[in-house]
Amino acid sequence: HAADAYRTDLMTITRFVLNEQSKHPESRGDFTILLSHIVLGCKFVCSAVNKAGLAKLIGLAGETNVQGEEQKKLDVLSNDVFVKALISSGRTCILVSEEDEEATFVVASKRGRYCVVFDPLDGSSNIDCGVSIGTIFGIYMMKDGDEPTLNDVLQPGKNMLAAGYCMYGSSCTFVLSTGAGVNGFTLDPSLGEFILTHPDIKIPKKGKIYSVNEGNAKNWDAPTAKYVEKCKFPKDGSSSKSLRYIGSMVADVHRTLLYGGIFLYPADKKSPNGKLRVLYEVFPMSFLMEQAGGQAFTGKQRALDLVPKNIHERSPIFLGSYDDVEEVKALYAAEE
Ligand code: AHM
Ligand code: MG
Repeated sequence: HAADAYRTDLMTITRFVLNEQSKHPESRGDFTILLSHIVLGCKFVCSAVNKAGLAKLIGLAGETNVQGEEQKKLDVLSNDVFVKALISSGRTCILVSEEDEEATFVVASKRGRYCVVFDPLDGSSNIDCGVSIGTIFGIYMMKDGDEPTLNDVLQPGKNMLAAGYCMYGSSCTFVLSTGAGVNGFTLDPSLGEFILTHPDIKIPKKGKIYSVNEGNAKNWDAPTAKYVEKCKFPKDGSSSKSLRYIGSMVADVHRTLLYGGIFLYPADKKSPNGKLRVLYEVFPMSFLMEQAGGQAFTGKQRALDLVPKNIHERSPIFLGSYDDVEEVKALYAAEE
């Protein structure tokens, strides 16, 4: 049937979240509005990223354009768009962005009760060569009290109400959890809408891929070194794992979520806390992994139990399939 080529019942992300939030009628409108502003930011970044290859035609970042204005770098531009979209939603009180040293406190007249932590464009080293990059975000509810303070964002990851990312890859994919599983949406460019394409994502219990920057191996601690050695030279008769590493956390985590396996950015002698940031990289991805049936571990504890002391804090992270992370946990436990 020719008609079968078209789905006629489109589950947009807004419709999906409205349905999901119907269990919490008190927050339904506010959360949906907040999310729609995040989605708008992602659509903007998607369109900007798609044009980035044309930089030579439309003016390179850092150069001045025909009007004599400085072109903003893509990551700075993305940050500006997200900050403005989030403030104008009228639903936020504190914003923490990777791009801004200080947290942004929203003026009282535009204030709501949500706190949003985000990395507007992660994987910056991949921008100029057209490799997948992404936006990562997490959402907290302000604690009790009238005036927002930094303590409202320095909450453990398990207190997040929602987390997600948008990947600007061969298609634009938005992955979201509001604490009841994980769902993936793909941007239909002709509609300008994210449509549910990956309902209820579950990560395979065990995977065949490991993902790490092996260039840092000489500085790893013993459990990390042992684990990666096991991936390559398993002693239990199982087959060795494949290595995939893009160097864009969103892309590496997205593949891990769909195909299974493990992603690690461990501590090393030069960076005892690893590289990735707790609030807007480690927490959102750990939240999604747990919601998809996987695990996220810091080398010491469940990642979502961490309580950050400052907004740009870093932590080592091992996340992915349940059984694979379980092996890492055993190696760290044996070390003690
Ligand atoms: P960025 O915020 O400067 O883009 O750095 C974060 C990125 C992650 O996307 C990725 O997982 C990691 O850095 C890769 O780091 P490395 O190049 O050290 O392997
Ligand atoms: Mg980043």
